[in-house]
Amino acid sequence: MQKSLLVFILLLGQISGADVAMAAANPELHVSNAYVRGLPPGVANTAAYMTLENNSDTDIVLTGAETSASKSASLHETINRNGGMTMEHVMSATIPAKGKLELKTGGLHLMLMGLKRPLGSGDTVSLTLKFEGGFVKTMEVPVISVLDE
Ligand SMILES: [Cu+2]
Repeated sequence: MQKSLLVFILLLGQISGADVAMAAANPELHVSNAYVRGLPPGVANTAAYMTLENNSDTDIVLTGAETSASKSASLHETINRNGGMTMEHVMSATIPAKGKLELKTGGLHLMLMGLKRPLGSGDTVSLTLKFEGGFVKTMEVPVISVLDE
């Protein structure tokens, strides 16, 4: 075999190997029931909710999110403190191996702060979830407006 051909084949192997690692948009992670809550015009912040399912044997750690729909997106937890409900920024949330994590009202959620446009039913929001280890998952999430609930 010619040396250049061998090098080419080796390179191909490396490239496809790297692709697999990068596209490690983690096939073991499944997202379902994702939606962004649409709120009346003039409300600056809202939240995204979803169920994250980890079918792998190792924990997956969600560290945050990004979206073009708002100035920032971060992981929040609603907690009951001294009889009052309050929200706190949390640095990460674990989707346990072979387990689930629910982002839901009254619990963990993705807070979208500083909406750039009002969101109504029928809209979609491009949302990128960020995970420990550098992998991301981008998806189009439908808006469900409270005005239509
Ligand atoms: Cu919040």
